[in-house]
Amino acid sequence: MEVEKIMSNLEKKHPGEVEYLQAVREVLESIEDVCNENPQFESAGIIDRLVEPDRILTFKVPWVDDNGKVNVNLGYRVQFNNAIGPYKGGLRFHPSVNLSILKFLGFEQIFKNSLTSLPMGGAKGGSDFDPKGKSNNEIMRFCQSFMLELWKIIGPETDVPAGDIGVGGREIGFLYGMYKKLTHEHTGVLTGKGINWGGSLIRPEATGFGAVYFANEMLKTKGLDFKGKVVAVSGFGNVAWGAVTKVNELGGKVVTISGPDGYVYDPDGISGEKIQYLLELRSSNQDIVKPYTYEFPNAQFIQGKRPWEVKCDIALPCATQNELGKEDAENLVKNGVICVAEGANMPSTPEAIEVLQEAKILFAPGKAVNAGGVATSGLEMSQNSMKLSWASAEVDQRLHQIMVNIHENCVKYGKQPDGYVNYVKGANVAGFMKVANAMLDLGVL
Ligand code: NDP
Ligand code: 2IT
Repeated sequence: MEVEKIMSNLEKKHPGEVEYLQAVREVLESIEDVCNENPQFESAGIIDRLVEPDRILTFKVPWVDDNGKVNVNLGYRVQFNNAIGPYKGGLRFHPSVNLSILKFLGFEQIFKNSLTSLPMGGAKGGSDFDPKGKSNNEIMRFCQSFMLELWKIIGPETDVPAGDIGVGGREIGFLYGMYKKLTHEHTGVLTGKGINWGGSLIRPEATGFGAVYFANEMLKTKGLDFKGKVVAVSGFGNVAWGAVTKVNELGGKVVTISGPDGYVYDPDGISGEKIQYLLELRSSNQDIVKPYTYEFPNAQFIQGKRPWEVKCDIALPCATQNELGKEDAENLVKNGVICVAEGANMPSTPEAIEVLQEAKILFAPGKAVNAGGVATSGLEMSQNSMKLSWASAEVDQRLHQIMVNIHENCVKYGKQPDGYVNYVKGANVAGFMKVANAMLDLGVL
């Protein structure tokens, strides 16, 4: 397999799609060896077929705001690959959303979903709609208009969207309501649903909990755990909240959270009522993190900076892509970080990953670390199919086991001769092999 040749072709076909090209390059570099060992992949054109989405739906989303003004946003669904199960992946509502970002997320989702061991293909969707500062009614009207197009190509056995940045329980409710109205069906077409109408317990916490379960497995390989460890977290959304909660349960001390405006440093630790306050901050719809310091004055707000300059043992980037660069990685290493586990999708740049891996820091990529979110979505789909609802302890126990298994798989495929585990390679190879073999079995499609 010639990575450079494939990449230069893709760059020509999709110029300027930076995030998508970044994600594809990382995977191709990891799977080069296994592709060379398995020439049947090449003759079946597996890579050429894998790097392009099956299809992309783009649509306009007109909606009327509270002042009676008509607004038009762009909506998308990228159905990437359904070799091992129905298309599955979240919806992101954020002004930065474009095709490159959704293609990177959809591509990553293929391997992530494969790692969970559940039957789910890869997809992603969303809109450049900015939920910031919008009223509840505006959010509802937008979601309804979005679903008026999306419903045509999704279904419980076809494509099952969920949440991501800017899409939580409230948005899933409005989207689901409209789907139900249009199809006359109450069915598992979305995950992250409310508990009273088909949702699963533990799904809201699952991504963050899963990320910490995974990081704990990484620490165990060095005979360590979370007890007494200082943890830097970025973001203050759904994933960050779950991660902060679980770190506290395991005896760690979280000293940072962040937003687009800067980060909060709380030397006393973010625990108890402060975690509850995170939920309030999120629901304020303002997306700024600074008010935390009005509520808890011992904490400091550091404007326009990221938390990676703080001394910590464990770093959990849980906000967004490319939020941890080379200099940040160098700072973390200088300050003695032991483990960096990505709660967000692709938060570390390739240069940052190189720094961490060269310093032999425990480092694992989002597609492994944050797979607990979509895995629990898969468990929600199972419960919907069976028309029953599992207790939270049962879902949590399954989630935990899935994360332990993913970690084992990463070690299996990523352990180097010197004993260092390259989790990037491990996750990419383990995720890829299952999908590639399924594509071989299913013929050229
Ligand atoms: P949320 O919308 O709940 O939270 C994201 C928050 O982070 C937003 O408030 C956003 O603010 C803020 N944010 C955006 N950019 C930055 C930044 N550079 N620094 C700090 N904060 C920032 O999203 P989630 O918690 O669901 O998602 C976070 C990450 O986790 C994303 O990468 C997502 O793809 C990933 N993920 C989510 C899963 C889920 O189940 N929800 C599952 C697996 C992965 P603003 O809008 O102002 O930019
Ligand atoms: O990035 C992700 O894995 C998600 N946003 C969750 C997707 C899902 O279908 O639960």
